Amino acid sequence: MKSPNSIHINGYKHISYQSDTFSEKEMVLKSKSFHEWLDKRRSVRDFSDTPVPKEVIENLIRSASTAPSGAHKQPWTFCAISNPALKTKIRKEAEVEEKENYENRMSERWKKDLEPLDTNMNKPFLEIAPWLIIAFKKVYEFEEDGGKHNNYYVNESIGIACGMLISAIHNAGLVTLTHTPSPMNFLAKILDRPSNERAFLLLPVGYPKFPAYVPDLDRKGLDQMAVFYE
Ligand code: IYR
Repeated sequence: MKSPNSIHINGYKHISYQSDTFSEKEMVLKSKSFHEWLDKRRSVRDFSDTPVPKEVIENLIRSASTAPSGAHKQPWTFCAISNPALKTKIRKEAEVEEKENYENRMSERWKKDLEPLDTNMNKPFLEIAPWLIIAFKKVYEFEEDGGKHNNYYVNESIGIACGMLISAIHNAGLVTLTHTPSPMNFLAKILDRPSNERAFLLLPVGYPKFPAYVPDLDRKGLDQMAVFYE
């Protein structure tokens, strides 16, 4: 008998869903080649100023917003900035915070841990990359009568969405890095965001400069980061 295309549960419509499935052999090959492709992603700090079409950025953000979220509230706003004056403003204010971070707020241990990555208080990529995407988390929603209610698992939700965004950027043949100037509240001010939005992560997006260099890092092997209970 054919199953119905939709049913109602507690009065809510549910539609039939079928995922693509593969043979075990195909799954092994697909999962292996996906890992090999994802493993080529690197955080890049040297950007080219070559423009990237807005349509690409729109699609990347659409991909991020497919992420699962607490009670499907989709508690995020992605701000995409190509306006040079705004990028300059963001760079200036980020560098003010980073100067304070590197000179006074970060421990010696922390700075030592960052040495292999060659980061510092200068953030030229904030002006050079053609786009900056800033992910804002929506801590609460406004109600029509002016009240507010909190969203659920907001950090988890936006964290997953940002992970998917980073993968989408890699898939488009572009590069990014996770920039977290701290504190980040200057971003909400510059971009005039409403009071329920907090900056979560800043991702410059563009082509890498040629040549670009990244640190020669290893990733943990399965035996160092996974435990199986069979
Ligand atoms: N936010 C600073 C410092 C920084 C911190 C970590 I943890 C990094 O992995 C990289 C940088 C900066 O952006 O330079």
